Amino acid sequence: MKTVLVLNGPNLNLLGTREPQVYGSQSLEDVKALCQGACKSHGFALDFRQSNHEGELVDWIHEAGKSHAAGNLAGVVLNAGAYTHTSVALHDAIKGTGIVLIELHISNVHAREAFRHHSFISPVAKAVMAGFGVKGYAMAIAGLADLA
Ligand code: CA2
Repeated sequence: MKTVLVLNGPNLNLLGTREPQVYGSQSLEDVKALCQGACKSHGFALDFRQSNHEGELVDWIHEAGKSHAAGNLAGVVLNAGAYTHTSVALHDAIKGTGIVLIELHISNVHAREAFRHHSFISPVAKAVMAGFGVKGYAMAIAGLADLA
């Protein structure tokens, strides 16, 4: 059984506690349960993580590259949070790994402030999703199943 790695970046541990008009009222634990259900439906194992630290996310992408090379990874769903708009390090880590990576945003970043319109992740992603709320996570996992 292949694994889907769901990575969440900075501040996403706060999901459900602030800005519910933007991010909804579900917690990150709720999102994990949603992902677990989606993975079960599509015959994937789930590895779900969150970090507030850029380097840790980079390390996890390296790990995903090794798992991909070993044939154990279906793909990565990455909500890099604000690092989406700043991180050359994440761009470089993803590039060349060969991993199928879906860039995901809960909110429609293009309908928000101009600084959220640029992504360092999009050029190295297979697909980009934004604005479906937390349900986007389950949709991204379904998308990985379709690509497999
Ligand atoms: O829409 C998304 O998923 C974002 O990736 C979320 C990031 C933001 O910087 C991106 O532009 C778009 C922010 C995540 C912060 O999450 C919070 C959730 C609840 C309360 C406070 C922060």
